Amino acid sequence: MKSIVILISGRGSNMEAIVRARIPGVRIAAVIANRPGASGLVFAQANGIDTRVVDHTAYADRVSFDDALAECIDAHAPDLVVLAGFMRVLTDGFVRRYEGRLLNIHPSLLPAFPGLHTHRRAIEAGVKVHGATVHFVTAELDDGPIVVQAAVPVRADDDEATLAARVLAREHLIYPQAVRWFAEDRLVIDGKGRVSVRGGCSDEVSAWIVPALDAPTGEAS
Ligand code: NHR
Ligand code: GAR
Repeated sequence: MKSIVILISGRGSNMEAIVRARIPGVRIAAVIANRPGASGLVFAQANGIDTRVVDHTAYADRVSFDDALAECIDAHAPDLVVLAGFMRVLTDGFVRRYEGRLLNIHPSLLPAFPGLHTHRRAIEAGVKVHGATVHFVTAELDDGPIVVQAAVPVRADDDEATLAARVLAREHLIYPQAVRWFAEDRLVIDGKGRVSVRGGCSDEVSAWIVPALDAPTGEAS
């Protein structure tokens, strides 16, 4: 049995997708938020998961916040720590402590658009394909080994909200899948920071990597 701790900052729909996936061999030990008002805490609590808040505004600097967060995480002795819409940049020391067992989901096709406001920037750049990436976290922001990506089309009439919603639906597929692979000990990082899945992956998963071209609203698919 693998034990995981999920860190959120807000809505927590990715956390919810992982909980709902009921991944065999995975126990959600705790959900921790850095904001007391994070609405995802309500779902976690309602599902009998231990919830904690480590409020970053109560700490003088990033290192002391990260120390408090690590203490809270380590109380649950997790095998894996999952960032799910977690909005605080983490210090080198924190990242090193969880090296190889810290995953993030980022709402772009990395290495394009690291950082914030990815959907707005994708529309501004005029890209035709956008998406989401699950990656291992390294000290450098949104730069760690890539586990799985899902692509979606960018439509001419998209705004930030419509594009974000299309990407989010894909996030809810790929994040539980990545956690499942981790739990099965199937993720291998090579010497060049590339990830492969031991035993390969199914056609269904390639369908998430090659864009599934959903029909524009109003048209049959
Ligand atoms: N920390 C490290 N060291 N490396 C990564 O790859 C990380 C990380 C912490 C979070 C998630 C990330 C994302 O997927 C993530 C990856 C927050 C910011 C940010 O600038 C940037 C990227 C990500 C998360 N946060 C502001 C800060 O000052 C606060 C913004 C806010 O509170 O709304 O920390 O995109
Ligand atoms: C998701 O789209 C996630 O990829 C993104 O925020 C959203 C959180 O939604 N993460 C970041 O932007 C990290 N900087 P959720 O709280 O409903 O999972």
